[in-house]
Amino acid sequence: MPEGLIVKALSGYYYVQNVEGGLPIQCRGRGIFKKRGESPLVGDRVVYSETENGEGTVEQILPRTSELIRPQIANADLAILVFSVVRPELSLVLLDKFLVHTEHAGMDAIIVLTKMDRIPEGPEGEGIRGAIDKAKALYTSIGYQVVLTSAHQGEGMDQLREALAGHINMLAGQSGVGKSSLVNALVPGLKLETNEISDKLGRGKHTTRHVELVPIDGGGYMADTPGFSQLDFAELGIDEIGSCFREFAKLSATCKFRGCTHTHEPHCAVLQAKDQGIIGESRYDNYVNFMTEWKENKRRY
Ligand SMILES: Nc1nc2c(ncn2[C@@H]2O[C@H](COP(=O)(O)OP(=O)(O)OP(=O)(O)O)[C@@H](O)[C@H]2O)c(=O)[nH]1
Ligand SMILES: [Mg+2]
Ligand SMILES: [Zn+2]
Repeated sequence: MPEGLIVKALSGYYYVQNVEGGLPIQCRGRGIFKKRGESPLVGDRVVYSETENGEGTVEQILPRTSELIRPQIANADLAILVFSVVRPELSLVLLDKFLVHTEHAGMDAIIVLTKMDRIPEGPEGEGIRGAIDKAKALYTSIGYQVVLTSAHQGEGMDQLREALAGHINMLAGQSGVGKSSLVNALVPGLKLETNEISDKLGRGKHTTRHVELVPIDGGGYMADTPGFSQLDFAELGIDEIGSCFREFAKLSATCKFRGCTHTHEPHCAVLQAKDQGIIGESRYDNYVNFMTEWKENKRRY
């Protein structure tokens, strides 16, 4: 039986791209998946059979290398965390949240800042540029690649293309930051739907409604996804927040106590590094806030 990749899932159908090319085939899932509580996901490699009407049936889901609930995708190996520098403005809290999520899933991540062309002239713009430079230096020092882009003017697109080639890339970010615009800019001829930011709310309009894999130059795929900004660690089963902060994880081996929470313990390597300015202040503050939030939410599960 042929093998393929689910590139889209919509209204009970899975669109399976044969490994050898051609147009995706519209498939139903086998009834047994439902009974077993399994559900094929975009990104799944599957075995399928073809029926007489040109449609098909997903017969078997091949083993996954990764699986995310939000956005729902299997086998993605690189997360592209997308933030706009204006409208909506850059939020390091949300960025650190997304990073906890991807680190927990064992995925590598790169950070893409969009709408560089929209930074205004004058003092306000200088403030924004200053914050971008600081964020870029901070996250680069932790080991994340940071790419500054403009989907409208092409800035950063070559660098991004190089980083994406050969991977199954998953875009993640708030509604309206420009995820679909990035995919359109990277893939010639593609016209995914995009939408103006709501003037009233200053937020996106949740234009993209489903996850879809688009083939990219140099091999690999890029998954456009619906925007989201809520991540509840307790709900997602994440309970090792400290190990999801890369620079903390390295240091914590030398904390005096095993299971150190890096908040009040004596001889804590993370606290020492924070006092010496080796760990970014915003990173540490976000860590403490996430831990508090997590404790509160955990009671509900
Ligand atoms: N000036 C400027 N505007 C951009 C850029 N990228 C995206 N935009 C605009 O930002 C708005 C939102 O872009 P989308 O691509 O729809 O955002 P999205 O992240 O896909 O949003 P959802 O699908 O709702 O999650 C649109 O009006 C885009 O034209 C950019 O690089 N520069
Ligand atoms: Mg979109
Ligand atoms: Zn510690």
